[in-house]
Amino acid sequence: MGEKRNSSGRRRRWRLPLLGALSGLLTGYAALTVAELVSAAIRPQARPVVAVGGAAIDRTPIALKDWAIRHFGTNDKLILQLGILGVLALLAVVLGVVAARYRRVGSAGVLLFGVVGALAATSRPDSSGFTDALPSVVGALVGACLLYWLAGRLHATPAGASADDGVGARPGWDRRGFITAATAAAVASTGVGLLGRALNGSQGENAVASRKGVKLPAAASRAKPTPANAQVRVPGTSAFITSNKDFYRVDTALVVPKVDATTWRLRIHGKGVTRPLTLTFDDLLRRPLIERTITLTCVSNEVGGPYVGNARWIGVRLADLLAESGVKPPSKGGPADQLVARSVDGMTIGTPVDDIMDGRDAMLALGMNGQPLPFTHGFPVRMLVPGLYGYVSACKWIQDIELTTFDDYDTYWVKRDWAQKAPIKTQARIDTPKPFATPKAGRVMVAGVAWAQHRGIDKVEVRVDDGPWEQATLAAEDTRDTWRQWSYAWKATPGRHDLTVRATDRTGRTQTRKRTGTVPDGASGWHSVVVTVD
Ligand SMILES: Nc1nc2c(c(=O)[nH]1)N[C@H]1C(S)=C(S)[C@@H](COP(=O)(O)O)O[C@H]1N2
Ligand SMILES: [Mo]
Repeated sequence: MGEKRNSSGRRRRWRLPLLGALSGLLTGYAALTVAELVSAAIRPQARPVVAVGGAAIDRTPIALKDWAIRHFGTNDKLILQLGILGVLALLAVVLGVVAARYRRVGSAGVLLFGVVGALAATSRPDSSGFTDALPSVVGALVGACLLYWLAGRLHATPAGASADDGVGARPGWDRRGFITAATAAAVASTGVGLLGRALNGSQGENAVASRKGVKLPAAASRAKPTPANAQVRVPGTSAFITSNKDFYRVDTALVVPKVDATTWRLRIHGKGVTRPLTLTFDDLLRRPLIERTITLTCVSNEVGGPYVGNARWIGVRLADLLAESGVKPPSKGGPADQLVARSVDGMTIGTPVDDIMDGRDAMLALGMNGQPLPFTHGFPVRMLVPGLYGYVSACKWIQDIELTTFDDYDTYWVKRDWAQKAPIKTQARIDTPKPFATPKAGRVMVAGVAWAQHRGIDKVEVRVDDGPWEQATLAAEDTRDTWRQWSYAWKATPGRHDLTVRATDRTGRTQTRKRTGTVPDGASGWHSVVVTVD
């Protein structure tokens, strides 16, 4: 007898917090699914997890961001959102446990989360105003009511049963009422969530249709054909042209912007602009187009890293557009030394006007490897400037170009400690053999890529252990704006060896051995791999 009362007492002690925790999780689930549905009427970027995630990205210290990119690569955004969901689930459990005792406190806590989501959503740089708060606010209101209701079932006595009825109804909680309420909440939330998903998914339909409708005209100025021997034929070497699907992606967008090309506009305005322009996508298509092969590199690329790609782009010469709108480079007396490009998602990217107008093929790109830009790479239009890192030149989803000065305006990354100006540093990378490979003794082909965009690569050297630098064989150069492949036939002897590579650009400068991190203006140092020869 005594034992039985003991165990049922223990059960009762745990029942309330456990059911509270369950109520909390259901509440969180319901709030997020309602927010998903409401966001379908506003924009997918207004979802609370996306808004909080975006705010977190903007506030992440540079060192942590670097670490995340290094460890999670392009999965960093997925990991971030899973992390936010994990934290939310934990806090939902806590709120639920609290609500099981203090209903009002629990519900107030849920509302507080709504406020956090709403603040994050309305303070995003691309926020469409107070309506962006609605998904969080409505979600939290529904959640707060649900939690109040569920917690109520934990205390109510079922109708018709008295507290000491004994059999069937336990005193102090409405078991059947709770189970019914919880099941109803779960089913309704799932329905609401699926509906919201579907509606959100159909939001980009116009953009998808507009992309399907794009027919890229032939360029008035074709790229000269890439020499066949630009590609080193050593297995394991990068493809000379990076396919769209293999091209690295770096941006801050948790939701890839889906822009409808038929309603897209680009404005050019600012200091020294005597004829401001507003251009449509068709306006750009009707202009003489240039086609160029250009290698793009990210400033966050570590020595030997993967954030570099080479594609054939088609677009409009940016210098011509600027000249038409009356812009003069500062070297010719113009008042603006910085061009600030703004994207639909609020990114700002600043480029020296002198670089854009010095004759290089700076462009507004519309096509990538024969296709309209993929959404992930900036559809409908992005900027590209050969020789500059992406964060100071390659604005995706561009919608506004403002001429200003470096003194007057700091762009997104510059506010976060990166350099205002960042020409690409000369780098060489060993693609094969891979680190810790175990090739057989004898002739082993070492090969890879080297880049010094807009200067060109003139020499690549390979060193085995502490031996002398040996000249690698350079593949044909496409242009000085593209990377250049190289290979070296190594007579490999058994044992553990270090292979190191370094490049010299056409200005005669050999890349420095001094290792620096990526902040503030790109990594330097030589790439090495360790291999063990059998
Ligand atoms: N709108 C927008 N454009 C952007 C970025 C961004 O975060 N948002 N990142 C820049 C950076 S840091 C780089 S390296 C290039 C990468 O372009 P890709 O993703 O097409 O390779 O885009 C640039 N343009
Ligand atoms: Mo970048």
